[in-house]
Amino acid sequence: MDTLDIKTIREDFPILKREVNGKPLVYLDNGATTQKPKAVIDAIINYYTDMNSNVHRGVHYLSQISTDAFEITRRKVQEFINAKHDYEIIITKGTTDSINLVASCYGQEFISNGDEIIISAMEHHSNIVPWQMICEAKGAILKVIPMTEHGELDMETYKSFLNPKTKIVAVNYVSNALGTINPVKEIIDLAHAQNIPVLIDAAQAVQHIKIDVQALDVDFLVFSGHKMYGPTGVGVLYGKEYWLNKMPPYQGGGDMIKDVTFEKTTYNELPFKFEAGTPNIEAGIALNAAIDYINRLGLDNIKKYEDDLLQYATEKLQEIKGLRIIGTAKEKSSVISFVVEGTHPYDIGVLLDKMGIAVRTGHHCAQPVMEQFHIPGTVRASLAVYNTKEEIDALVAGVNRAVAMLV
Ligand code: 7TS
Repeated sequence: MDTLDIKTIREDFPILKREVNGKPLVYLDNGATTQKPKAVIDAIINYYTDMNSNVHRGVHYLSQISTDAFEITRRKVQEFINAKHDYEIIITKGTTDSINLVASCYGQEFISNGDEIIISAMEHHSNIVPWQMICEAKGAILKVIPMTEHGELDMETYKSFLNPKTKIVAVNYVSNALGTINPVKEIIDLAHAQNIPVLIDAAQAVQHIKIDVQALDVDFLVFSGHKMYGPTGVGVLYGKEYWLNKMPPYQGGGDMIKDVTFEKTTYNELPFKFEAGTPNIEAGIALNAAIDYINRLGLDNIKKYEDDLLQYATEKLQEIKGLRIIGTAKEKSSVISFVVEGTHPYDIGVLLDKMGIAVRTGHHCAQPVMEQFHIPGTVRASLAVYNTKEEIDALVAGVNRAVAMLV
């Protein structure tokens, strides 16, 4: 497929046909979660209709086919991000779960009093708080890479932060609040020059940009199924075998053990060491369908289409009097955050909703970003492959109407 047929793509997403408040739905809250194509919905229905059974433990037929389907997803994820081994793919509940796992297990083993952890000024709370928690537990220090008024990381300060006390760097690939695409390869190479591992939060990247973990040489990469046309309750932690083997388990329970006695328990091998308990099986299985869907469209095509839409939306929104875009980095992906003089983002969001237009308003779980720009929050339109220029026109008309009512 060279160019995308958006009309046909929209047909794949049943929810896009519905109305909200008597108006056709214009769904521009894809950064929070994307809608699901029929293939993903069918995979969930099919799982319960045809194969429901627990995984990794049954000798019986249904357990074998559900285990096979679950493990196919692991290999599909491996291929999708070009991991070297399938056992480097840990199936988690989502990005938040994956980051907490790394902060806790890596932190337990490798972080001690006086050590430093580097994050950035544009992280989602889920890539701030777990690190703060391990800092508190271990007496470590959190260093925050500042950003410019355009929402770009200050790489000189980052370089100056790196030192023998730095134990890990954790930054996002794409900012959910600003849309900035960060120079992750450079961030990783600089850290590796001093033997420091790097975690990349790809929650807002993996559905827009082709990722190759071996080319990036990233140590940990995390993302959520539900932001990439897949189900909620499932996500991924990619970790290099080297680090995963050195880290203690996260949670104890079934599946993560080899042998249990009351005297001593030995842990299972990768990836199961980090997958205690019954997973979200239907979501794990349906994630396969989401990746197939993305692969069928092609991430290069998706990126090209979304970049064009982002540029169109940026130009059109900028024509609105008093509107200021928050996040004007040179490299951006799929997110436009804005404020309009004399209005509160929440009021604009409520009025847009009355017109059937779904955006997110507020701090987007990135309060420090809002603090830096001295604003209470933004209105955020975040794009997916099924959005259209007509929907952007509806957003622009909606914002104009809302502003006319509010100012
Ligand atoms: N990291 C980034 C960059 C995110 O955008 C989000 C969620 C998370 C981590 C957490 O993902 P979860 O799936 O574990 O919740 N971002 C958003 C958002 O922008 N609006 O709602 C959730």
